[in-house]
Amino acid sequence: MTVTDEINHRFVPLDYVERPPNEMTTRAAAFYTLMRRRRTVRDFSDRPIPDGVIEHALLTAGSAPSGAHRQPWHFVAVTDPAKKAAIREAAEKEERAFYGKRASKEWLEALEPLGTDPDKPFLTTAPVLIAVFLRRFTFVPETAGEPARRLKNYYTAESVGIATGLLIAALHNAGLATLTHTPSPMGFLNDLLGRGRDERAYVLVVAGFPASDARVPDLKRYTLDELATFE
Ligand code: IYR
Repeated sequence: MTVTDEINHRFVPLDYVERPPNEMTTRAAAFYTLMRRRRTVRDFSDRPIPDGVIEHALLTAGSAPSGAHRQPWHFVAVTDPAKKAAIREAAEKEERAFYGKRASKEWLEALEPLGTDPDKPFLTTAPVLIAVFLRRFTFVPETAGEPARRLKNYYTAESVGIATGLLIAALHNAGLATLTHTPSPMGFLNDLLGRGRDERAYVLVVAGFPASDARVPDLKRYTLDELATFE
């Protein structure tokens, strides 16, 4: 039996918790009430994050479904001030090029309500930056019977997107503010964090307490009728 056979070919009973219908309804509404308060925050405090919060949020992210269960993600939690400063410097360099020449007029207009610009002070203020990497391949080490192999991963963008969503939900549930930051291009994260070029820097999740005077744009979300249809 190969390593991947072992992952995929063993079945165990489902650990399922059945809940009474009224409790299901209450929990669904309570979760929405929690999640609707999540906002993307750009003004962070430097207050430290309590022990275990980031670790449990990362484990939650790792519970995401993934194509062929290849778990095509890797998270680098950066708290070292020198590394955060290096990331800020590189990100602001890309952002200056983005806002100065790369972005189309239409794109800049779309960003106007958010009030974003090339300055990214949150990259050094916030206590942690979680760099999310997408892994295109799984490396299976050599075993007694078989040579080392490189397996292709599947539905990597979908899988890593779901994992990032769970990460953001877990951080919000714990009481932290987050920002999904996408400096573009993000290749500098591979270099600064020592990740090989076979991995793709996917997003940078900034997390921490919001600054006491944090403000957010007054955005409206779609109503249920606008976001869904029932057939
Ligand atoms: N990455 C840039 C620009 C930016 C793009 C989108 I789409 C946003 O929703 C927000 C910002 C920046 O971080 O400023």
